[in-house]
Amino acid sequence: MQHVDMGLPFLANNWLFFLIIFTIYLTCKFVYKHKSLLGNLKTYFNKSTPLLNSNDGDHSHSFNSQETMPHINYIHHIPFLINISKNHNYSKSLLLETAITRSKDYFNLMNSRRSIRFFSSKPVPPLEVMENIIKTAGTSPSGAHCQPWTFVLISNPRIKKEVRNIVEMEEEINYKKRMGEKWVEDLKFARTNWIKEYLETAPYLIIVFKQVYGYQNNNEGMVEKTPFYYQEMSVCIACGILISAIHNAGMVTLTSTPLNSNNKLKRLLNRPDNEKAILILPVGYPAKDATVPNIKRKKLSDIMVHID
Ligand code: IYR
Repeated sequence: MQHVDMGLPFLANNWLFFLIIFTIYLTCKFVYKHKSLLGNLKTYFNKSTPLLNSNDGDHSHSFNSQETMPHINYIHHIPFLINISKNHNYSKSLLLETAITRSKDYFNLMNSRRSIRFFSSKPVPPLEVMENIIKTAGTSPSGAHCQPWTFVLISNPRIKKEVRNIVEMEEEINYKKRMGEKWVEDLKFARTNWIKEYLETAPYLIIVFKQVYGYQNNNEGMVEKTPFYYQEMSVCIACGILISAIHNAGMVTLTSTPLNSNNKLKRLLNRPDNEKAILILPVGYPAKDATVPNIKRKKLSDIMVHID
């Protein structure tokens, strides 16, 4: 009892002191928790602060936190609500019959996809369709949600011609020297070589770049590098989704692999230091007389192992 009697007057006499200590404690806690948010606010209000480190090349715009700091820790988690299509909510799609029908239909759709090397230059798919398929590729999962991809869409005939020149020049060396006899022999069935007319006849080229690292604003308002995770895997998954979106929209493509063309393509397309070209997808409609090799796909039993 004596202890309580002593304690209460002490608190009552020093309440202001305790209030100040408590306020300082709360402020420190808030600042620590929201340091990145405060950094961004500072950058926002202090637009005259230089945004570039001198050796970082030309990245002369600022970045918002969603764009460049995917691993910020104050993102809310919300209930998972999905609506696959107007007549199909998620719970319905789980019904056995629906799932079987939809999975079969999707298999049949994707099984009709072929790599096409002969394009019609007309008709040209509407730009809106191209934007929709690239938006679809952007729904891909990625390491720590870094979204480490850039899809460069080219419809300008002069730029397509320059891409063709670059790729053909490198591919001639690839086929004649770099790839080796076995590789060239293994590709004979596809009747492909270093001449790539489709890079000009296809109405669109999508050049897919992976971002090896990202850029973000630090608390001083300077742009600094930030690591990206599983970039190659993330971009490859996005390419798969892109190819299925192209096919779903009734267009055709092929996966053209620009071995050794990266530097020249980057220079031509003015891409930043952190990007690397990994795939060229010519996109359009097939030529009337387009042909494909008569190949067969592996059976389910050859590609699936079920461990029950
Ligand atoms: N990069 C070359 C060669 C090539 C390689 C593979 I593996 C293919 O499946 C097809 C082609 C090209 O794009 O022609």
